[in-house]
Amino acid sequence: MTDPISSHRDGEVLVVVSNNPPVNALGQAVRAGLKREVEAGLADDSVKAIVIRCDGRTFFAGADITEFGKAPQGPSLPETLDAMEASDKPVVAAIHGTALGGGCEVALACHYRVAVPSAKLGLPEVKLGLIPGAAGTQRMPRLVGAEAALPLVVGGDPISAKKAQSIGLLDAIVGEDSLEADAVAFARSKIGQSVPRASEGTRNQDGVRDPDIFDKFRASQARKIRGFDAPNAAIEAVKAAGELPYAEGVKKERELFGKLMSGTQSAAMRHYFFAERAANKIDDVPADTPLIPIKRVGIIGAGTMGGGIGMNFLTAGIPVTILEMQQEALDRGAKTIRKNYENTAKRGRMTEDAVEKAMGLLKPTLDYSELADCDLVIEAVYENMDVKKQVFAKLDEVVKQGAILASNTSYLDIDEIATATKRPGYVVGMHFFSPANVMKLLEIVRGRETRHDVLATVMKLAKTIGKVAAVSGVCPGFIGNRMLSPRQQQANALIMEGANYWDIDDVLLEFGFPMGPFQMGDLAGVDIGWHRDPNRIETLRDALCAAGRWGQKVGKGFYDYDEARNRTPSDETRQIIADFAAKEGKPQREISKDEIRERLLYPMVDEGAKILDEKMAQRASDIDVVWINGYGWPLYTGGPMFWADTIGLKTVVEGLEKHGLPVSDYLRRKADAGERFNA
Ligand code: 3H9
Repeated sequence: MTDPISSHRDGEVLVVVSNNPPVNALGQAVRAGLKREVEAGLADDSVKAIVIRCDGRTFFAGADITEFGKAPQGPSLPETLDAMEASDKPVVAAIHGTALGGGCEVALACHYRVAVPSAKLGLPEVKLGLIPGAAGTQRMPRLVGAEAALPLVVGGDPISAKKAQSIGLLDAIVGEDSLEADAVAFARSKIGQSVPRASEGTRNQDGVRDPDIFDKFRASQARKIRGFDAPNAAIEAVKAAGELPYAEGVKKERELFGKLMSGTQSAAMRHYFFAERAANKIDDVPADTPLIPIKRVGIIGAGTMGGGIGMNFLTAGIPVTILEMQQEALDRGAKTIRKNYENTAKRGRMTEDAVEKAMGLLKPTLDYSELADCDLVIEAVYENMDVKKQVFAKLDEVVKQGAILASNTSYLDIDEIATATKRPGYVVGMHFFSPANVMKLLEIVRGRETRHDVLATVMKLAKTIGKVAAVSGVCPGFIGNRMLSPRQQQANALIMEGANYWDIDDVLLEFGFPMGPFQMGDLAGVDIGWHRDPNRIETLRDALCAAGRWGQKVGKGFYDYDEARNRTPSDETRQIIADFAAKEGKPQREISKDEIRERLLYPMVDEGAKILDEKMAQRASDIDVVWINGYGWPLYTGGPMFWADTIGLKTVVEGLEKHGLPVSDYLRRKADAGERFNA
C-alpha cells in the first residue's frame, strides 16, 4: 500500500498532505504518517511552520469507522494530536470539504485553522452513538465556549465555514481555489509568535459561570435525544471541560467514549451508517451504468402526496409539471405547496428568495400533453389498480420515449401496472412516505422488467433530493408495509384478548418508536375507508366510528384528546372493545408488556426473514434502512434485523413458538445454524 501521507516544502513552511481516498479517514497508516511527518518537521530547524491539508474531495472526515471494534493499532489519534499541539512552531490546518469527527479534532489540535468558504466542520460522533474521542469535547469548549460547543458536540450537525469563523473555530476563510498558498502565507505570518493552544483556552468558563446552560440545552433537545445514550454523555463531557483541568477532562472523555464504544447503541448506529450506504447499491447494476438525464419531472395528482413529492424536486432546483383533473384541486395543491414553503421561510429555514425560486419552477396543468417533455413522471393518484392502469396507459401515449414512468403505490403490483404500457422496462415504483417532503425514505420498487439505467437513475435522483433509498422487489406492501401488517394484526389480536390498547402504544414508545399503532390510527383517522353506516357493525373500527370516535380530528378516537392534543385512555373505547370481544367470544386475560413487545416485534422479524428468503430485499440491512427511515424504528437498535441479531435469532424463534406464532423456514434455519441476518 502506498503511503497516504507525504510532505513538501514551501520555503520554511512544511506542507504535510494526506491522500487517502475517498474521504481521508484517519486510519492507522494516516495516523502513523501524520505523526512521522510532523515529528520530522519539528526536528528540522529549517522548518519554521507546518501546514496540514488533504488531497481529494475533503479534509479528514474522521476516524476510520471500519477500524472500530477491532484491536487498536498505534499510534492513536490522541497521541498524534498531542505531539502536534505541543509544538512551538505554528501548525495550521488548511481545510476544504468536511472536517468531521477526528478530522475536526486534528484541526482543533492545530494552533490555527483556515478554510475555504465551502468547507464544513463538525463533530458527528453522536450519530454513530459515540462522542469525540481525541479530546474534541475538551478542546472545542475551551476554544469556542461551552454554549457554542454544545450543539456541535451533542447535535452532531456540521456548520459552515462562516459560522465556524463567527464562533472562533476558524481563524480565517481563504480563497476557494488557493487553499494551500493562502494557508502557507497564513502560517508564515505566525512564525516567531507564541502559539495559541486550544487545550489552554479559557472560553469554557461560560459554562462555569452559568451552569444552567447544560440543563437548558438538554431540555431543548429532549425529544430529539430520547433513548439515545451518546447525547447525554456528550453534555457530561462538555460540562467536564469547564469543571476539570484539561488532562482530567480528557480522561473523563476517554471513559465516556470507551463505554459508548463497547455498548450496543454504537454498534447499532455504526451498522446503520454502512447500511445506508450499502442500500444505495444494487448488486447487479454496475456503478458506471449511464444515467437518464432528469431535467423535468411530472407529477400526477396535486393532493397531499403529489404536492409533497413535487416539493422534493422543486427544492432541489428541478422543474416540476403537476397535473390534476380539476382546476380547483390544482389551485388548492399549488397553494398548499406555497404555504408549506412560506412556513419553512417563517421558521428561518429558507429565504423568501428561495421560496419564489422554487415556486417559479412549478408548472400546474390540467392537460396530460403538457407532460410530454418530462424525463420522469410520478403518479400519485388514488390506490386502485384500474385507476393506476388508466393513468399509465395515458402516460404511455403522451410522454416521450425514454422517459421513466413511476408509481407512488404503497402496495400494488408494479408489474401489473407496467402491463398498461408498451415500455415496461421504464416503469418503476417510487414509494414516498407521508409527509413526502419531510420523510427520508424512498422505497424503490424494482419491477420484473425495470431497466438498469432506470434503476440507477432513480437511485441517484433519491440522493439529489436528500432521500435515503432502498430497493424492494414486487410483493404486496413491498418491504415496509409488508412488515407493518403482522404487527398490526398482532396489535388488533392483543386488544381482543384483553391487552389495554394504551399498553400496546406504550410498549412501542418505550421501545423507541415515536408513536404506537392506536395513536397512529387516531392521527390518520379511524374513519378512513369506513363504510359510513352506523348500523352495520362488523369490525371494531365500525363500532368506534358508529360511536363518533373518528380520531384526533374530532377529539376522540381510541383515546380522548384535550385541546393540546394530549391523549387519555377512554372508558367508552374500553367498553366498546370489551363488548366487541364478548360478541366474538374471545376470552379475556391480563397480558404483560413483555408478551406485547414480543408479539408485536418478533412477527415483523419473521416477515423480514421471508422477504430475504424470497429475495425481495437485497440484504438484511436494507430492511433496517426502510424501517428506520420510513416507520420510526429506533436508530439506536439498528433496525429490526440488526436488533434481532443483537438479541439472537434463537430468542426470536423461541418467542414466536411460545406465543403460538408461525416461524418461517428461513428464520428457523438461520437460528439453528447460530447465524445472524447481518454479517
Ligand atoms: C470519529 O472520528 C471518532 C473520533 O472522535 C475518535 C478517535 C479516537 N470511515 O458518505 P459517502 C466511506 S468517528 C470509514 O458515500 P459523501 C463510506 O462508507 C467518525 N469509511 O460520501 C463510503 O464507502 P463506500 C466521525 C468512511 O460524499 C465512502 O467513504 N466522522 C468514513 O456522500 C464515501 O462516503 C463521521 O462520522 C469513515 N469515517 O459524504 C463522518 N466516512 O463508497 C462520516 C465515509 O464503500 N462520513 N466513509 O460506500 C460522512 O459523513 C460522509 O461520508 C462524508 C462524505 C460527509 C464525509
